[in-house]
Amino acid sequence: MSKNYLLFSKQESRLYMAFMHVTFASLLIGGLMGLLQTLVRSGKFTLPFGIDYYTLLTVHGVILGLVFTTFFIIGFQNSLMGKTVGISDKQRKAAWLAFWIMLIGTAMAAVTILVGQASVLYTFYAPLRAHPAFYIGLTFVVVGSWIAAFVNFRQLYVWKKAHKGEKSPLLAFMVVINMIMWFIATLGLAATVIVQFIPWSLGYAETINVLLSRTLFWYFGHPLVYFWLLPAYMAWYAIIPKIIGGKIFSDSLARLAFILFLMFSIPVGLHHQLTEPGIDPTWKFIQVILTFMVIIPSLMTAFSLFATFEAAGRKKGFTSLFGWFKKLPWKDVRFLAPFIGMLAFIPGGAGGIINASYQMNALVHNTIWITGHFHLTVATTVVLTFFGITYWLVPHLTGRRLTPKLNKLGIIQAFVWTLGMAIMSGSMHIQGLIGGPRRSSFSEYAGGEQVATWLNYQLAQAVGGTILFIGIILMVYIFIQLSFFAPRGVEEFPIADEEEDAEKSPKILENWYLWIAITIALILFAYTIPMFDIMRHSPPGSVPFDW
Ligand code: HAS
Ligand code: CU
Repeated sequence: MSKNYLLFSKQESRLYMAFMHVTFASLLIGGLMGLLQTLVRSGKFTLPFGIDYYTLLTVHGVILGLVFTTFFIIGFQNSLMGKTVGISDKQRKAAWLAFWIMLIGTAMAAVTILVGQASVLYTFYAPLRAHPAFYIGLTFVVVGSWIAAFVNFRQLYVWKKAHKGEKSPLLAFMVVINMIMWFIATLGLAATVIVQFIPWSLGYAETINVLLSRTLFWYFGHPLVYFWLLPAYMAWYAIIPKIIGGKIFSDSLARLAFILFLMFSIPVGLHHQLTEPGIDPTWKFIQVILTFMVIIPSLMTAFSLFATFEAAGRKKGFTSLFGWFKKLPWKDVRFLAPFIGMLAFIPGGAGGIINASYQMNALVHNTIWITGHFHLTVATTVVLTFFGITYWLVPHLTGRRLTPKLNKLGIIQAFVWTLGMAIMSGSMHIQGLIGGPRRSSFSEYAGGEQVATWLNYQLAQAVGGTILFIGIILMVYIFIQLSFFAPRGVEEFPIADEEEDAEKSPKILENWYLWIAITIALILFAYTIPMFDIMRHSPPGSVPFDW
């Protein structure tokens, strides 16, 4: 029997499922907040019990952007490692430790936000200040994720030692890249939280260097979005080919794309600060160029996907130019949901390129266009791919089946999501172009003339948001079915093979020292001088030492 059908041990499944339970509980809570936000912004609804709009917005951003994603990703990646390189009892226990530390941190941060003590939004920009429990909770989440990362590194290391001279399994390689990137990126987050925010929120430091904290945040914040994207790419490169009855298009291309992500994801954070005063425009421009470099591996991915689809179709006997397109398994939600995600990434990625284009950024920055951008990228591309993964991963873990009925419900879910998001994100993009701000509760400003031009779009967002919430209820229902009620059986863990006659991947692709060294060199190149400038020109008293 192929390894794909071999179920995990009970103990192992329980570990991966623990992450999934937190994921879908977060989806429900975070999604409800999203719905309420769109309703408030429509101007037709006020929040009861004096709940503050910005408290809701913080819950939404933190719970969906940070908790939902991180728990899904670490659970999914752990299952990939377990399947491809295995997990020892000791490693499994360490992974549980990671889970609990992350969960305790999440609970601390979530409660602090819910009681109104941390309405600082998910970017927690200074000078907005939260209760220390919020920052300490975040620190726990990050430390937990580091433990998870080191367990993954160890898993691959042990496997490599037992398989001298063999190349590592593709998915394990990808997981390790993502976790190295995450580790390097979260060092910036840890620095600002531990050195700046915690002392300041506890009252030990009187002031905080706002520009430094924002720069450290975005040093982390951009790789964060690739930390979300890469697990979706793992599925696109190595899982989707199996689902459509094909093979991996090119193992080397996939590895190269991931290496490029590692190198170019981090030294680009300044593209979130293009309008920020106090940073030399030359360095902003250099990071804009590096941002255009990080577009390349996504274009490689798009190319590789077309090739995978075409090759699979041609193998089934389709010879006309686009005939293979019809042969894709449209009625299989494990394919359809991620496929819609890919489609959404065409406008999503194009929007990103607009954002990154320095001068054009001035037009869209801090408008609700940006909110539209990331609801296409993370909330459609990534999330629909995660849903697509859930449909086989959860039943594989619980020893149940994705029945035809649940499959159909999944297809309805994917369409509901697509419709809701098209309406919501589309109107956000347009409203942004006519000046509508992001992160703003309903307002009539002075006279309300300009606001009047936005109103219909805000109404449309409420309609889209409501449809999306129906999508969330459907998804949570399917998750509960797959976890507890679906009929018993064995669902495939669909890992694709390479073509038999595939060329061997060059050994250099696994030269970790080389890739990490280049990554660090690029970070030092892109950040040393701007950071030095920021500290040298800081307001008096806002850095711990004099220059
Ligand atoms: Fe972004 C802001 C630039 C990608 C998420 N982004 C954000 C924020 C979030 C976010 C959350 O330069 C807001 C942060 C905040 O709160 O302030 N973004 C980019 C660029 C890319 C990009 C250049 N973003 C993402 C992804 C995200 C994400 C991915 C989440 C997962 N973004 C920006 C900039 C800002 C920004 C600025 C700051 C704006 C500001 O002023 O505040 C690129 O990586 C995009 C490259 C992607 C492509 C698309 C390739 C297409 C593929 C699909 C192929 C489809 C197939 C199917 C094969 C070039 C791979 C088709 C089949 C058929 C048969 C048709
Ligand atoms: Cu970015």
